[in-house]
Formats: sequence, structure tokens, C-alpha cells
Amino acid sequence: MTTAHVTCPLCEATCGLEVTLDENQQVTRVKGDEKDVFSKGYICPKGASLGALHHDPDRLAAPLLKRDGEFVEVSWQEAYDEIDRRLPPILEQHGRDAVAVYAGNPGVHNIALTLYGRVLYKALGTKNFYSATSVDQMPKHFSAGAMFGDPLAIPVPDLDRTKHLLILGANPLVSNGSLMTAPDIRGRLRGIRNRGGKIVVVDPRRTRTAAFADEHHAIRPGTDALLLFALLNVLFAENLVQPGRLEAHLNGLDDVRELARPFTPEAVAPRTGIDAAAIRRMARELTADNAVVYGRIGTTTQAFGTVASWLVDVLNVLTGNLDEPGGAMFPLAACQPTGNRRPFAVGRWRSRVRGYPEVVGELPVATLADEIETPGDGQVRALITVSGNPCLSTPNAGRLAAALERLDFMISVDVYLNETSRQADVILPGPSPLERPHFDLAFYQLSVRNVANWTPATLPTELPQEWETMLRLTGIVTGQGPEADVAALDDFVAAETARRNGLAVTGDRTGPARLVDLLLRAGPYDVTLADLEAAPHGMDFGPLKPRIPEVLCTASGRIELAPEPIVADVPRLCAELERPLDDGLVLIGRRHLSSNNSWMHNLEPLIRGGNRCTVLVHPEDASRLGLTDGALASVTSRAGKLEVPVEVTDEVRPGVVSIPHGWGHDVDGSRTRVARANPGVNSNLVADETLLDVPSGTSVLNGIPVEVAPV
Ligand SMILES: Nc1nc2c(c(=O)[nH]1)N[C@H]1C(S)=C(S)[C@@H](COP(=O)(O)OP(=O)(O)OC[C@H]3O[C@@H](n4cnc5c(=O)[nH]c(N)nc54)[C@H](O)[C@@H]3O)O[C@H]1N2
Ligand SMILES: Nc1nc2c(c(=O)[nH]1)N[C@H]1C(S)=C(S)[C@@H](COP(=O)(O)OP(=O)(O)OC[C@H]3O[C@@H](n4cnc5c(=O)[nH]c(N)nc54)[C@H](O)[C@@H]3O)O[C@H]1N2
Ligand code: SF4
Ligand SMILES: [Mo]
Repeated sequence: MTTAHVTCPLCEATCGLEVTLDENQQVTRVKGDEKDVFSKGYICPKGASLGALHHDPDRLAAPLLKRDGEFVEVSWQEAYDEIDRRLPPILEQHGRDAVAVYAGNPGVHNIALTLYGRVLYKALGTKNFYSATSVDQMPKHFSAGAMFGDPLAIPVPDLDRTKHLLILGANPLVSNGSLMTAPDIRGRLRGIRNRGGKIVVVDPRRTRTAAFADEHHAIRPGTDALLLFALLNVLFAENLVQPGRLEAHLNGLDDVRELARPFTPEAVAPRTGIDAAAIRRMARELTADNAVVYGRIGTTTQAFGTVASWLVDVLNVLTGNLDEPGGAMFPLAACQPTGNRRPFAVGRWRSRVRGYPEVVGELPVATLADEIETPGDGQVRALITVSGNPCLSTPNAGRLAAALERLDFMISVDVYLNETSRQADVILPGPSPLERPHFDLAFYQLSVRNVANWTPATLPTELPQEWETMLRLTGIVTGQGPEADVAALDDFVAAETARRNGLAVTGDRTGPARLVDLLLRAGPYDVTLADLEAAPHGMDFGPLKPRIPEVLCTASGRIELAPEPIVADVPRLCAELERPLDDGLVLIGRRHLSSNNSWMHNLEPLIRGGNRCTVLVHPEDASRLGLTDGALASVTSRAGKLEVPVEVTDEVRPGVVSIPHGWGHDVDGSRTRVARANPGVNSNLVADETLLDVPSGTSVLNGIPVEVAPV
């Protein structure tokens, strides 16, 4: 028996786990690592299923090549030969933009894909870069970029010291936290209570987090920006604005005061569904010391995602809670992002068909189908998906799935043959989480405590590491063919990383380990990878510290409270105040503790407990529409239609229905036996790809107008 200490790569919480293996290298137990400096023994059902994931017989063990419509296992050589035969001619004949990339969420939890994916994407040089970010947190990058100058400078709630937490559109007791890396959310929320603090949740559904909170406001979906503006309006009206130390670092305070003027509590109350007196009280409570506002995916994947994300931080600034202990703070990761911090810019190019502006180097995935379907110069003819399942996770998924069939060539770098990769011509699999080293480059930048933990690979693997796969593909798209010298490419990447950080490459490490070592050496804590290797339970660099002004990289060197590209969207919100009240049904999503977006439904331990893919309907709506608990209902939107079992519950507010995303596994040609037997329905069949948060191009996945009827 052996025991390994690993950081769980399955969500943002970065829990330390203890994995026990028998002499046959079978995982016999996974438990929380009590000595982990950050998670202290916490584990959730997903982490506990790391063994099931590792041993899943459906996980791909060799590359797959489609021959006459059927996948066959081939050698890596054959797979790359096929790619070399088919991809470069498309680039040569139709240009770089003819090849699109879709990068999915697990790539952010995978150092090989994070560090070497960017090498491939840069070498490819396509404007058609898409990712899960435009169905997720892009509005937050937008607001951070516009306000602080750096799209990665996202302040996080200082959870362990706050005494008043206002949560909008997040359910961290289930999601385990997002844009807020914090293992054991329940323990940390309890800590707020024990300090005599208060938790307020704004969510159309009485989630676990809402039920745990001291106060819950069931807001109408998509109206958070109105509510947040009204909170500001109250602060100005009651003379409660007190930015404190930050006053010297602000631009645009008067502009914000003017912008907030129309949004009185009375004006927004009927639209948000939260009464004016409650709004006034919520605003006053934010002026307490150690208060913080936190907004997550319910506030980003909606019609006013960017404005809402911006207002969250404006409120934190104006209540004196930004960059203060107990407020919203900027983590300082052991590996900081590299590259020159140029002032934030958007719209450097536009999508060809709909003219959507580029944001942080990407285009909205909502328009990928347009780009594939519409002929002309720059039409997308090939697609590389890297750890993504857009056929389940992006809006109007039915249309996208049909569009993929029209591609001349498609590659999926993926561990399963699933709803998306089945459309590929070549699938390149990667090792399991236990077969690769791990380091949470992205999430330590969002962590409520500055920590770092390096995980070496627990088990050997026959599969190439995914950084090598990325470099092989880089070799092909740069015309070096499948025989490109991967070691030389890797040396080049390391030399570039070193140069940008003013360091020299030393030692005999290769791959991500060498890059992480360089980034650590360049980082703020005077540690090397060897130090982390000697600390299997992680290193703790302490609580978050104030970082303003050092963290700011706006052109002015100040916080831009009223940045032009966001202010430009406020008239669209003002128009909402004039619109007649609409009482049609709207659809929102939800997450379950035992699932991970679309891709962990193939694990028996996570699928137990009955069908979770139902539509939640309030009893009043159910009786009005003739819907009965357990019976099937049809849900129809502009984009499509689906049928799903009804669950009648007063958890959701009237006028709101909820279906989780990531289901719909009953498609032909996938090889996920457990998931196919428990398919659920794909909620993104009804998500409307034409509904976007305008500045950021993020899809509206919450607040989709739908009709629901008995089947
Ligand atoms: N309606 C609705 N839609 C949503 C959301 C919502 O709330 N509502 N949420 C959105 C959000 S927040 C996100 S992040 C996206 C997620 O969207 P995606 O990133 O597109 O989807 P995932 O379900 O994360 O699927 C990831 C894919 O990566 C593969 N994979 C897993 N591990 C690895 C690995 O180690 N290597 C490789 N190469 N592949 C791997 C899986 O097999 C799967 O095919 O979905 C979005 N879609
Ligand atoms: N178990 C589990 N954990 C996960 C994931 C998973 O699939 N399963 N996915 C991971 C990923 S990729 C992400 S991005 C994070 C997301 O992490 P969270 O943001 O915490 O995710 P959700 O649970 O979807 O919470 C969003 C909440 O917003 C509410 N909501 C919907 N519309 C609105 C609205 O208009 N206004 C307001 N105020 N609220 C609204 C929903 O009811 C829901 O409770 O979770 C991560 N963790
Ligand atoms: S909370 Fe997240 S990091 Fe922790 S065990 Fe669960 S999935 Fe893994
Ligand atoms: Mo996400």
C-alpha cells in the first residue's frame, strides 16, 4: 500500500487529498488530507471519486481516428500523420482564421494545457479562439480589466475575516466556490457567523447557500445590475460613501454618482422583486467594517453581466471594503501571470458574421456556429477542441452540433469519446489526474489565502503528457510536421518564460515543472519548486494583504470607477426601467454537488440517487400551467425545445424555472456507458445563442424566456 498527497484538480477549491493505492496500483481510498495547509481535511463527493475517474474503463487509452464513420484505435504516429495530412492544407488554402479553437474548463485545472495550450494557440494565430469563458466569467475579466487595468486582477472576498457577506448569483455550498478559491465553504461561512457576522444571499432559488444564510432575497433573474445600482443610489443619497484610503486612487466617483441617480430603490423594486425598504437596509449594512459583496455566475451569465460585475466592485470600493482585510482583496499568488501588462483593450478584432468584439483575445462561443455555417473569406473549416464539450455546454447546442458536421476537419484533445469529441476526426487522449503533475496556476490567483501546493504525478502512464501533445500540434501548425523536435520546442518555451521574467533556465527539469519553477523563482515568495516538493501538504504564505496601488495597471494608474466601455452599456440598463413589466417564465440553471459541468456523469458513485435533471417549477406556476410533479413537460424557447420531468417546489420563485446544464448524454456514437444510461436532457438546446451580455459577449444562460407546457 502506498499513500500519495495530491491536490484535487476537479474544481477551484484546490483541496489536498490523500490517495491510497494497493500493490496493483488500484486506488483503494481517497480522503481529505488533514495536514493540507489550506483544506485541512475537507473533501467533497467529486474529489472522493478521483479513483473512479482514474479507473473508468471508458476513459480513452489510445488516440482514435475516424475511418468510414467509425472510430478505430491508432498509434500516436498514425494520429499525427493524419493531422499533418489534413490540417496544414486548410491553413495554407484558407488562412489561419479557418481553424478555430474551443478551449474548455478542465484546461484551466491542468498545467500542461494551461501553459502549453497557449503555445499552440499562439502558433496557430487564429482570430477564431473560443472558450468556456464566454459562457462563464468573462464579464468579471472585463470589469477587472476596465477598472484595475488587468483582466486577471479579480478581487475575491476575504472570507476568513469578513463579517458581512452579500452573495449574488452563487451557490458555493454546492459549487465549492468560484472566483473565490476556498476549500470548505461551509466551515468558512460558519466562521462568519461565529464572528457575529451575517450572510445575505440574492438568488432566484432558495439554494443550499440561501437556506444556510441569514437572509435570502429571491431576485428576478437578470436584474442584479438594477439592484446593485440601487444599493449605490442609497449610499449616495444617504451620504454613506466612504472609500477611505482608496480616495487618492480613484477616478470617476462623480460619474458613478450621476449614473446611479435614476436607479432609486422604488424604481428597481418592481423589476427585481425586492422591496425598496429591503434594498435600503441591504445598502446600509454594507457600510459595516469588513463587509464584502461577491457576485458569481448568476450575475455573469446574464443580460447585464458586465455592468453587474463592475457594480460589485464599485460597491466594494465605495464602502471602503476593497483591498481591506475582511473586504474584497487581491490575492498574491506564488506564480504571478507573466507578460507585459499592457492597458486593457477590447475589440481589437471582431467576429466575421455578427461583428462581436474580441475580449481578452477571444470571441463569444455563441457565434461559433455562425462562423462555421456562413460561407466566405475567413469561414471556419476546422476546429480543435481542447478539454471542452461545447455540444452540451454552449447555447443553442443543437445548432452547434449540426454545424460541427460541416467541418472539413476536427480534432478533440479529450479524455472521453463524448457528445462533442464524437464529431472529431481524431481524438487525442490525455492522462488521468493521478498520472500527471498538478499545480493550480489559475486558482491561487483567486485564493482567499496565499498558498501553493505542488503535486507530482502519482502513477506512471503509457499516454503522453498533454504538454507534449500541445507541442506536437504546435509543430504541425508551424509546418514542422509530426516529427518536430518536442524537446527543442519545450526548451524554447522555457527560454522565453525565463527571458520575460529576467531569469536564466537552469537544471534538468522539462515541461510544466520547469515552467512552474521559473514562475516561482520570479514570484514574490522566494521559493522554488524544490521547496514545494519538500512540502507535500502545501506552503502557506498567509492571509491576503493590501495591494493597491501596486496591483493597478490602468493607463492612469488609478482605479477607473467609471470606465468608458462599461459606462457605454448603462443606457441599455436604463432602458430596462422604462420597459413594461414582463411576467413570462424565464429559465435559469443549477449545479449539483455530485456533478462537474458535463463530464463526470460517467462515474457510478456520482450518478447515484435518481434523476437530477428535472425542471423545477413553483407550485403556483405548476397549477396555472397544469404541470404535475414527476410528469414530463416541454420547455420551448426561440432556440429550441426539450422535454424534461417536472419537480414542483417552492424553492424557485414564481415565474422562474430551473434546469441543470451538462446533461443530454443520449447521443449516438459516444462511449460513456454510465452517462448514456443516465442521460438527462441538454438544457442548452433551449439556451438562445443570440442573447448576450453586450460588452463581454457572454451568453445569457440565466434568464432565458421560455414556455413550459405538459407533454
Ligand atoms: N446552460 C448553462 N450552460 C453552461 C453553464 C451554466 O451554468 N448553464 N456553465 C458554463 C460554465 S461555468 C462552464 S465552465 C462551461 C464548461 O464547458 P466545457 O468546458 O465545454 O465543458 P465541460 O463539461 O467542462 O467538459 C470538459 C471536457 O473536457 C474533457 N476533459 C476532462 N478532463 C480532461 C483532461 O484532463 N484533459 C483533456 N484533454 N480533456 C479533459 C471532458 O471529457 C469534457 O469533454 O459550461 C458552461 N455552460
Ligand atoms: N458540484 C459542482 N461544482 C461546480 C461545478 C459543477 O458543475 N458542479 N461547476 C464549476 C464551475 S465551471 C463554475 S463556473 C462554478 C460556478 O459556481 P457558482 O456561481 O457558485 O455556481 P451555481 O451553483 O451555478 O450558482 C449560480 C447561482 O445563481 C443563481 N442565479 C441564476 N440566475 C440568477 C440571477 O439572475 N441573479 C442572481 N442573483 N442569481 C441567479 C442560480 O439560482 C444559482 O444558485 O462552479 C464550479 N463548481
Ligand atoms: S471541493 Fe473541489 S477541490 Fe475539493 S475535493 Fe471537491 S472537487 Fe476536489
Ligand atoms: Mo465555469
